[in-house]
Amino acid sequence: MQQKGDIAVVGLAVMGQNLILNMNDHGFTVVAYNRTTSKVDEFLNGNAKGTNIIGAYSIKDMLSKLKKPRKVMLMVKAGEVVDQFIDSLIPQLDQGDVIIDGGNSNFADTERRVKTLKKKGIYFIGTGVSGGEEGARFGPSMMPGGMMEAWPTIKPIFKAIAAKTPNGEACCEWVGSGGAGHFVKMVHNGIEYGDMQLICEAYQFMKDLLELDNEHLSAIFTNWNQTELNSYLIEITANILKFQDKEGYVIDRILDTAGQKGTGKWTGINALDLGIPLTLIAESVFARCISAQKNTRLQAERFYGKKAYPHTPISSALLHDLQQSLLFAKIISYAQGYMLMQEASQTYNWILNYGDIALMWREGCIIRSIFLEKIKAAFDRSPQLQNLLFDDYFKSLVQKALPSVRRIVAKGIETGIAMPALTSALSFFDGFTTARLPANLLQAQRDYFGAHTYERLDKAYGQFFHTDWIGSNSNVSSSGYNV
Ligand code: 2AM
Repeated sequence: MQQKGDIAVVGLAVMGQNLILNMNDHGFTVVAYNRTTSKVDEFLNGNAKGTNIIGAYSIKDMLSKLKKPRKVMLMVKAGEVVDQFIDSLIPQLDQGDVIIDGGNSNFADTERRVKTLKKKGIYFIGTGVSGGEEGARFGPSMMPGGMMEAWPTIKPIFKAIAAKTPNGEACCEWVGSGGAGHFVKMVHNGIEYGDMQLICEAYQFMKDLLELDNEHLSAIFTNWNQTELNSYLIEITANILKFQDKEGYVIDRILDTAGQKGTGKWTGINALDLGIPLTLIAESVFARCISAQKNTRLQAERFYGKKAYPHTPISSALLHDLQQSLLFAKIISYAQGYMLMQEASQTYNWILNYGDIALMWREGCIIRSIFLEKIKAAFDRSPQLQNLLFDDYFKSLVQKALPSVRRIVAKGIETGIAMPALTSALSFFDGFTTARLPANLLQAQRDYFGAHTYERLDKAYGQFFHTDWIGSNSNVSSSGYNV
């Protein structure tokens, strides 16, 4: 008789297939199922040939081939399809069985599904899986959240297949309850947007202002990859810039219009919902939006005239400033991302472990970098760290980088190189480190035109005052009115 499966995976697109092969490599018996069942045979006769992978041709067939408690991982299109599969699984599952959603689901959907399935006694886990096809095959970063009771049964599989840090730790830990896993994956993607945009801004600065060629640019990124900036994204940037085919450098033929699948946008929307100044990621999403307006930009450049960048010679001091600017902005971006996760953890009652999150991102995913080790170390030193910017190590990096950042941002503004992410990082920092902002004037304006009231510096917070700015003698205030 055929051995029973440890876990089933539904969905045989590339991510699903690669995760199955990865599980198989680690000694787990996997049952593979797909809506279009011809893909099951294609898989068994193709990539899965010679493995212990078991095919299934219906949900019933799949469930009958699993050990109990049964574990079914969905690797299908996010959205309604996940709900459809859950609906068809529910009547056939027993209490204690586990459904895992490994797709790119919105965390609010995961939150909802956890609640629904809890009532039915079925465990539900929503897990972020990052690292693309390569990661899925050889070790992704995995961010599971949902019903913790189910964690012990899936932990051995997840820990085995996840990426490993240089110290051998698995880049997979329990994230938190409800939609926490998918939320953290969403923030990961938002941070990815920021990291990419910052690299692109440095590229444009060096290409347009310093007039460096692709080989030179590639060499600089290779160099930076030996510094604190060491990361997958810097490494692939160096490779991309020097890549040539028969027609020459590929980078120079690619249309400057960025696509997006929406996770950066979700991160920005959530930050607005929770009132967190996630400025760098938001600017990075908007930078993609402005890039998408290619025709309008062509028109606008004709209308205002092409920029004539002043001759700016390359120097090691300037390159050092740029490297320091990237590092500074990266610190701000991660600090903002952590601010969002901290707020979400409180709002949604998740109890996130911030050091573990850095560990999960250390390898396997797109933002993997040595930088994340420093974040893990900061939260290990101080698990209650209020903000990454209050850590002494990051403070020393920020203080060292600041003069460089101011010079680069000034240069960009002076010469007309758009650097929205870098500039927003500096603006955020300058606001964040200013005890007295001009919001006193803002409150006065609100009180003037809308009687919104204000608190006072010289009185206990929580008491609200209104001034009769125009001598109307009216005592009306609209303290219950929030705009
Ligand atoms: P398919 O091969 O039968 O299309 C990624 O697209 C995965 O999601 C595939 O396994 C795909 O199955 C599945 N999928 C996409 N839309 C689906 C739907 N409406 N119902 C079931 N599975 C779907």
